[in-house]
Amino acid sequence: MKLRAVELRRIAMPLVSPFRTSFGTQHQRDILLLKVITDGACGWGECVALADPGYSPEYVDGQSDVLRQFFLPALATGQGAAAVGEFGAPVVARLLEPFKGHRMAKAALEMAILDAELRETGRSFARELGGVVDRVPAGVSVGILESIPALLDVVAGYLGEGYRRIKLKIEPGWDVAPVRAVRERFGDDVALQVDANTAYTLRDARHLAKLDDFDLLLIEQPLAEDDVLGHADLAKTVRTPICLDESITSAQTAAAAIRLGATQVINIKPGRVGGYLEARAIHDVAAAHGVPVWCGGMIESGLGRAANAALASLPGFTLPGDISASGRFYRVDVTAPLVLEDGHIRVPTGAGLGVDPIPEILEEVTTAVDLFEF
Ligand code: NPG
Repeated sequence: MKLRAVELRRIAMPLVSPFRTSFGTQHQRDILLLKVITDGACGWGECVALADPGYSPEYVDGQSDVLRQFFLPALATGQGAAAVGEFGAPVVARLLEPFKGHRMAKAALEMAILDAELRETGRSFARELGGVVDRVPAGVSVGILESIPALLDVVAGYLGEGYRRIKLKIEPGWDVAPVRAVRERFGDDVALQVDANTAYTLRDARHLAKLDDFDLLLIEQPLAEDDVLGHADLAKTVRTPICLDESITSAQTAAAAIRLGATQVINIKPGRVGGYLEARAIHDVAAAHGVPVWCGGMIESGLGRAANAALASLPGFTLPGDISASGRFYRVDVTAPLVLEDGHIRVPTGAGLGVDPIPEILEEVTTAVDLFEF
């Protein structure tokens, strides 16, 4: 495979309603898409970085810059040096290894090259990654709202649509009361979990233990991302399983967190860990330790969601992921919309991602395009 060019395309997609978390409110998604053009095919990658570095150090302008200044030139040199037939997605991480961090940009580039490779040979993402099911249960993430009645209305709507699991965003002042209200109104059968996005400290351990009364699947990332030991200590006070998200940046950090007793469940987001191949490696490490995993979401377009559905079809993904239908966040998606079927999302079977951007829609949401030629 030979790279000819990479198109960097920025799109702006308004959200159907504002999405508030403990670190900020999103009104629209400013996404960087990569289109890799090779001698045999095209492939799409999606960079999940937000507009600002509120979730992680990455932000979309920064990812765009590091791609142009460092990653694309390194691939240009690298593919020249690679033996014939050697260049491809598994080589990308190795060529980019000298550069620290910027995992979301690395992941987007690897995704696009993997897509191009798979399209050329007619294989799907799910098959390549090792998927074993043809549909995955859909969970939905519910932002922080202005009142408990408003929250109950929103949750009722999602349960009515068939979502198989509800995740409530929490922060100090919006935790025990909303969880109690959802349990009281919808009963014990609803699969329910919470996500704090690092909003607490170990001093809140006794308060967080109050959530134990509500039979939650897990508490996601209650403490700071670098407070792995704190999570291990918290797990001694809180009975609800702790699930790390922001803290897990690689298979190595996953193995360490498991060994320390800091995480009983892992949220795997390919963008956060540098790509789908590293995501699969984390799945394998977790499976070897009997740790369940689930696929997180970053409000992706249909392109990223299709790839996430493929990842979530691996056998260790035993909990429903944040893999909601396109309509959860977008009135119009750039691909044919992903829809709920009996609370599940179908895993695409076509070559590569198995979905394509719809050209007219893509043009409509595009704010800038730039071409890097090899
Ligand atoms: O379903 O795509 C989705 C969103 C799921 O809540 C969700 N994601 O912290 O996990 C998170 C949160 C998030 C969204 C984080 C956007 C960062 C950006």
